[in-house]
Amino acid sequence: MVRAVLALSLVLVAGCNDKAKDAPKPKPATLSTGTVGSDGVRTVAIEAGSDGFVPDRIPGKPGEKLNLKFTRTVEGECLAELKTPDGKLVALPMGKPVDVAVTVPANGEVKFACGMDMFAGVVVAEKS
Ligand SMILES: [Cu+2]
Repeated sequence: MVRAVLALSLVLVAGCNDKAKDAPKPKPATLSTGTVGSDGVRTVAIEAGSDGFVPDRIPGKPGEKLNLKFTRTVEGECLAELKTPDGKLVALPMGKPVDVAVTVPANGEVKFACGMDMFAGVVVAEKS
């Protein structure tokens, strides 16, 4: 990931890729993204918009409880439904945050997606 960011900034410095300048890659979430409540649950806000899910990679400590707060910001059917990591379909009304509880797996990752599996994101187990 660091290497990719370096490569991107080299392209920007060289000034030969205006598109990359116009559409910077969304920052991925980090282990410290979000806010931890008194119950120990960390809330991470995720936008469901024209770029899909932002962020689309949410690292966490194995077993950590997360509350993913999805907000849809784009019209259209694509992101009107969310497939949660446990396979449930949840409606994502426009502009109304929807909370989805997820426990970070012991290892590997769990996936969430739009109802049609076109956009997807992952919750990834990482060591702190
Ligand atoms: Cu879709």
